[in-house]
Amino acid sequence: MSNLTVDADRLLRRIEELGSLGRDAQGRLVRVAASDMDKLGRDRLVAWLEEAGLEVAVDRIGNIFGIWRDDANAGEAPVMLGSHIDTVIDAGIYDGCYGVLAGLEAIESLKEAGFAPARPLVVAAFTNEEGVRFSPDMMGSLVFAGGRDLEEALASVGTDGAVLGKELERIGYAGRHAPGFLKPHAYVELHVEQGPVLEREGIAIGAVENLQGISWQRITIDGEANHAGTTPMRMRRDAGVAAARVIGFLADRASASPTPTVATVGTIAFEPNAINVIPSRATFTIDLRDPNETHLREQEAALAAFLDNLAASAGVTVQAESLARFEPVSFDAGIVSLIEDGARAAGLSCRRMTSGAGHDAQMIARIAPSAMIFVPSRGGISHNPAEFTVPEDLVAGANILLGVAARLAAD
Ligand code: HGY
Ligand code: MN
Ligand code: MN
Repeated sequence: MSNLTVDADRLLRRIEELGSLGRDAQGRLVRVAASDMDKLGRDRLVAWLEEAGLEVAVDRIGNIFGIWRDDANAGEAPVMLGSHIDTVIDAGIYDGCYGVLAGLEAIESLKEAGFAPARPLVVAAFTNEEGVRFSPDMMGSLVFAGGRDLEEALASVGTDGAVLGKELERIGYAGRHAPGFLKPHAYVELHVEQGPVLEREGIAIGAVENLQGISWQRITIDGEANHAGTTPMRMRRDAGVAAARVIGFLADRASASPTPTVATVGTIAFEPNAINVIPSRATFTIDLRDPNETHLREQEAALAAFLDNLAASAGVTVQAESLARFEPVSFDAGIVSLIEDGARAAGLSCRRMTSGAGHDAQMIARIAPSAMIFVPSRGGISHNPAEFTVPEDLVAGANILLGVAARLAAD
């Protein structure tokens, strides 16, 4: 099997085709979880799984599985490949989709080559990895791994007021399988790096050995609406200025951190949101990350102290609500070594690295040995339509995935 390769044209063609589905009137890719746009991608993927002759299963949180098993190996725990096909708003076409389609491609190529795995091979597309509409992110894989109660997840209310369980029913993906109905023997996720490291160092393959901690919060600051023209500055309780101080605090503190802390305020809304009214309310989200749990907790504690002081000094009230909190995760050293072996055998440069982004692998690692493979992102850009990886890197990563999957399924 060592010289087996994927069908490069089929993989690249599918990535482009899936990337064309779920675009809005401005042409932006907006396949946010459990939306009509997400359904377009889901339906296309299911058709490809069926064309490949895989058994298609959907669980109750809408995770989609394509299963290749036979009578001889059906009793064995499967090797699982996968990622997600939901996207952020105005997304690139590779984030998540590449890992799902490369997983399908690896299985389809092994099947066509007459490979006889000792274990079933499964490709998974997990629901709501991005967490843009429903929090937390990586929700489908978290529920699958038993880290979040199913009913609680199905009751999640989105940023648009929709309820996840109702949306999954509406788009036809409220499946019948219980989450966790498959217990993987191992899980491998191929993903574009979404960062600058591989490209900057001229390295083809990332063997991802760990993934940083994530802390998501929603902050609500309440001040007092008043006239923008008549209210002296010293009399104001301006929720907008208070929010700006928090954003500045986070950026300065993360930039000054001795560890690779990152902090992002990606959404913000004012009320009543009028040009000549001092904002009475500011609602915004904070995405705080660090590879080291102790440092992440220190950042969270410093933020909480800042918010308390701000409330007193600015005459506002501050509420903080946790939306997601995941500790850093270490991946399986054995699988990381298989990835390195595969890159070496293929004559590809490879380095071990940490994932800055969250991924389904961090959740599946709770129930099975897991690891990730990265390929370079041009300019380190992602969550942006300019996201791009050259075809030869996409194909190289898929061939490494195929080789690792074959090794893991051989016995
Ligand atoms: O937030 C993340 O890191 C991932 O894209 N959901
Ligand atoms: Mn992703
Ligand atoms: Mn993403």
